[in-house]
Amino acid sequence: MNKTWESRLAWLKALKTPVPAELNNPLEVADFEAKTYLNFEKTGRSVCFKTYPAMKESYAIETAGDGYIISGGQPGVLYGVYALMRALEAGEKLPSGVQKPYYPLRMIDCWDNMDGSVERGYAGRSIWFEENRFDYDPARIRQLGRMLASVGINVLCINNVNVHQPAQHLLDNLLPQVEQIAALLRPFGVRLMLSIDFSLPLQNGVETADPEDPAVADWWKKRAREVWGAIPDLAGFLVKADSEHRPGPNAYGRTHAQGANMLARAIAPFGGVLVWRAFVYNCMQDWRDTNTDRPRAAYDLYQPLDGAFDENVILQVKYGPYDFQVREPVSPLLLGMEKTRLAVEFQLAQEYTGHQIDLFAMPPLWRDIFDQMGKERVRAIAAVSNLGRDGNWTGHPFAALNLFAYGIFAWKPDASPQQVIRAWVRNTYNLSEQDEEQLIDLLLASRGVYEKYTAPLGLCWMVRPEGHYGPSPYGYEFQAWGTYNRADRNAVGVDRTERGTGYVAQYPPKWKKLYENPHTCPDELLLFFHRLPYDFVMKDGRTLIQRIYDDHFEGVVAAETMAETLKALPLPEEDRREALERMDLQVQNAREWRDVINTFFRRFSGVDDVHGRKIYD
Ligand code: GCV
Repeated sequence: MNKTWESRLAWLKALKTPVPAELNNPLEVADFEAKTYLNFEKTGRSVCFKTYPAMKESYAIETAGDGYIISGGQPGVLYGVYALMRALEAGEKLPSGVQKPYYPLRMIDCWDNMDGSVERGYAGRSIWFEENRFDYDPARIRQLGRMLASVGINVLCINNVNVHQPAQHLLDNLLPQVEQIAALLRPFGVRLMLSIDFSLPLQNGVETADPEDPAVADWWKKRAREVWGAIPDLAGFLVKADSEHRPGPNAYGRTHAQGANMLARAIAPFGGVLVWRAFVYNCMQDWRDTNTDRPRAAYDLYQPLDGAFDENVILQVKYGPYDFQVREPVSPLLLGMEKTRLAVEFQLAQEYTGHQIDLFAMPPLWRDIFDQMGKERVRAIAAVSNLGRDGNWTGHPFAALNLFAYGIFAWKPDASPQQVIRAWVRNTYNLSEQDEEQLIDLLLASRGVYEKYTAPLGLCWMVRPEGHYGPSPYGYEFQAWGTYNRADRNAVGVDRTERGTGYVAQYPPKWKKLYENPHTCPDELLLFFHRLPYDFVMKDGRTLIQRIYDDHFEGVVAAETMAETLKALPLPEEDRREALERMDLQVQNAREWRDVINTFFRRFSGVDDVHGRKIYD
């Protein structure tokens, strides 16, 4: 166990005193935080609370004489205290009027396994498990509760959606330990959720897991009674079914609505929600098959089921139709399920976005998605955790920004990336205005830089299949995952217009029209929708091949410039060392991407860089 964590909250570093174990509810925590913070700050100001149970998660902050009045429900008052602190730390105006979260369900999904590994985890081992048992420090879990509450996150799923042994037992003999974690997080207004295995009845003496079999439904009802008997405020279950070899209703000839509704009915009496993931596609595709197009899969499967899901089912849809790539168009499923409760799923873990080595501040990506989708399309929001046992929680100290910003976006999906990044910087460091601006600019630009040296123009999946870090233009090309660039000596990309796979037709007319014409399609998604020759002329007059070269060269220069900027920033010693170590790796990574991808395309196209820059043979 890393010993340094205790002094390191990822932001609100002004909160030096650990939250005492004896505090039992959000109001007590709110009181403690307000007192210790204001003492720490020596403002001499007081905070008093007015609680209105009906306000639940909402709060309002008023100034009264020399102090503040925070009114709200539970945990609203606690959110109010943290909002006050965030505003004071950031030198922002206090929020005016009643503040209510836009999404009632704001969840973090840990992909933690009970052996202590974290699937796609880049911040050390699991904070919950080791050696197939629970292994955690209660004080650290309280610190986590504090961090989540400080940005208004209210649900935490502690185990991987790929449920590996012995996580099946979280619902039976390990339940008392889940209950202990629920108790640790309850004072912070954070409720637990559990990932479950659809075939659980089959593993427990029932002959089938067929959702239409009454024995299966009865088994789940009984289990739900026991689980909610132990943890009455459990938020619900999260299910990955018929996806990447996980069991599901398809094996019994049943639809996903039948599968989800059976589970939803078992947990409805306890107020549980059933979060059903829509990440379903053929992961055994033959690369020779050019008719199957993976981005189509989720819409083709789920759209016909619109309206068939029970009220307490939430269909959780990844933001793009592929899988958390650097740039994807919004998933058409998010635009096409009017009668279904949807959650959009983000990934804070930087699986395809730099492994928490390379900088990748996510707010600009989320802004794009909300702008394309409209915040009202979804009724909940979820994100894969980027947390681990590392002293700073997220591996890269700046990766904490993504967790912070996610919480803010879940309350205010209209938020401006720049404002949110500024708030994080000010809540985390004490920098001069000039240094602060440099750090904000660097973070704001980081996604664009990463995109330039990795994935030009929406062309995804040129990454190494093992681990998803570093370039490999052929890595996925002849695999079964349905992820192909189909580059040859004339052209690159997949035609997803109606002349091609027809994927573009899954969008409403406005988007379809924009995307289907390569002359109107936004450059950054050009090769997502189109197969184009290397001499295709882009909007700015450059050829496609030249644009690919330029992006890769420019991406490296930008990464090198970021490294220089970072070196000059007076960050706290530990953060500075961690950030610079990773920055060196990022620059190496950027150079590798540039050289591999440029060489790959030059070998195919035979075209040189017009500026005569070095492309290897
Ligand atoms: C949890 C991708 C990842 C897997 C992940 C899966 C999912 O395929 O590489 O690690 O599994 O998405 O979201 O279910």
